[in-house]
Amino acid sequence: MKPLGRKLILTVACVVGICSFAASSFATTWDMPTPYPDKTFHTVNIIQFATDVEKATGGSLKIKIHSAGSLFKHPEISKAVRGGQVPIGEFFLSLLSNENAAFGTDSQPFLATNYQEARKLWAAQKPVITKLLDKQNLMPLFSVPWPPQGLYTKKMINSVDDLKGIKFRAYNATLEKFTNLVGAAPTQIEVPDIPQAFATGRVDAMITSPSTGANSKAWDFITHYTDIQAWLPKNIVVVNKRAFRKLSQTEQQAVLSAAATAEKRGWEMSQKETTTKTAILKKNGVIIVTPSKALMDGLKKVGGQMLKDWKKSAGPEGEALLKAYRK
Ligand code: PCA
Repeated sequence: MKPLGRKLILTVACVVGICSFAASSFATTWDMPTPYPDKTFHTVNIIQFATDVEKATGGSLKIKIHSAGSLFKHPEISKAVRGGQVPIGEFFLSLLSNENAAFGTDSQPFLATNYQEARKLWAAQKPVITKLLDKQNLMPLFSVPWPPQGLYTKKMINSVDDLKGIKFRAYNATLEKFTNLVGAAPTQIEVPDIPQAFATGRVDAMITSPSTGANSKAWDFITHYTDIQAWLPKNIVVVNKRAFRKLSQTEQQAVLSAAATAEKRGWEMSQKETTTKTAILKKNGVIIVTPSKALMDGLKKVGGQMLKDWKKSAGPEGEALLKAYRK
């Protein structure tokens, strides 16, 4: 029903004294699939976003969060929002890099390796991917980075050679390629399945944030965390534009304003998370290693090769993006 019609009925209902009943039955509820568990800071941020929207709309728009891939599996979430099966959803932005290289910019090894660079990269990337998403009837609401990605292993890693042959967990095509190029053997595994994958010997190492490492209790299955700060990949929350247009002006405004707040809050949470979760790894006995020069030189060499390939696949659009980033 159109928002105007909904309001008219609501007003009439209120006049005849069944206001609260009518308000609850005409409230819109948006189901929102997200890929990561409830305690992940991204999910905590999204829960706050939903609370803010509900408050600002006086309860006329509710967002019901289905975390940890419980409504749609992670690789299905973007398609579900695109197809209108759900109005809103969160996913790992670089999962779309097979559609256009611009989506994968934030996962390029050693391109943006701290929060300041990540902010600059997002500023350069946002207009490009907004256009691409628009063609899919999607609109970005906010995007938040994971802490810098580090290396989790069962032994000390002194150089790229030490990675050869290790079974590695991967979470996107870029990491899969990186892992292959350093001579390791990648397998795609979602976050909720990490402990099981290590326990059953499917993988023996991974590259991820201190956040995901600590949340997965990495000390149960690895001994060393090497702080290589390789990249800061982002999650993104997108809305289906048709669903957004069905909202009243007030509701649309509430969503946009809560989204802007969530983006700001999320970046701050992410930065704090880097310190607190690295400390938790240490407290639980993980050896925190500052990488050797030899290891970093070797990894960066692979990163340089990957960026060359990325430029080829990203074409003039990608070149413009990189230029804007490096300005
Ligand atoms: N955690 C997610 C994405 C990047 C990160 O830090 C993962 O490991 O899949």
